[in-house]
Amino acid sequence: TKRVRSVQIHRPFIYGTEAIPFDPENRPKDAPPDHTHKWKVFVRGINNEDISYWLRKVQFKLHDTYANSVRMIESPPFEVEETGWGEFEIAIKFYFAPESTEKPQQIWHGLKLHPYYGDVEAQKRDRTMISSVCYEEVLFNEPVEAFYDILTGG
Ligand code: SLL
Repeated sequence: TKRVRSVQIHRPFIYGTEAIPFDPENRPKDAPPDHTHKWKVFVRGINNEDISYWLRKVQFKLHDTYANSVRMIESPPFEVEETGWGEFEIAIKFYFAPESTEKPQQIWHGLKLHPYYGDVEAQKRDRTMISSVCYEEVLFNEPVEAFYDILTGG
């Protein structure tokens, strides 16, 4: 577990949510009657690059109103698809390759179902997708040698 001194390695990723109102004529059959939207939360590489060499698992913690609100995703695509009626904060926890000895890191992201600008009625009518997507980088400061090799393909 020797660390590579004075080295910082950044790895970029994209995370966020996408939501779309149900088609009133064609609701998902398994959705509870109070649900209004289909949505997805995800973590992925830039341009969908495979990031599983450094990001090994992602845990999404949904609102307690969901059954099995803790969803562990062990391989890509790191995403959860659900239906629902309300917005809430999702805790997204990153688990790195075990060789890294890095502790898991958690971020929060707000699920957005509704547009906050523009025409709300038009959005319902046209069933526009509402996305809330962010760019972020994880910083590995002085990674251990085994992880440095994984990160740099060495
Ligand atoms: C609100 N603070 O009151 C938020 C909570 C909870 C959203 C939103 C479905 C849960 C289920 C669901 O959309 N929960 O039926 O499984 O707006």
